[in-house]
Amino acid sequence: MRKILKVMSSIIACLVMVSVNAVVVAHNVTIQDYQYVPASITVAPGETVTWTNKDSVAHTVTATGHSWDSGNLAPGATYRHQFNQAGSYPYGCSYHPDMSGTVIVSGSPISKTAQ
Ligand SMILES: [Cu+2]
Repeated sequence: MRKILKVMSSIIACLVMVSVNAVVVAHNVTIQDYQYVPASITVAPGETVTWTNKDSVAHTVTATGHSWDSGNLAPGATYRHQFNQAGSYPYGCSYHPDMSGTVIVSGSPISKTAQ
């Protein structure tokens, strides 16, 4: 009986951790038809944006000023970047100057996971 309680409590502990992690919202940008969709995305400090290249040609996700850069992003590839500082982050594609997008980081920081 005591053993069952121990197992039960560790299962509950796992469930609590999973729900804490679920606070982090997934932010996705699709690269399609030589565009970032959505072109503007707003996240909270500490959140991560994932770009997925769904075009048949390579692109990049390159910050204006090159503070972060995906490098060559082949068709089907993904790139993730975490934004910790509030602000506006314009970016574009190194190969196609007409492509542009913005990540806006604002609001209260996401709660840290309990670890
Ligand atoms: Cu491109």
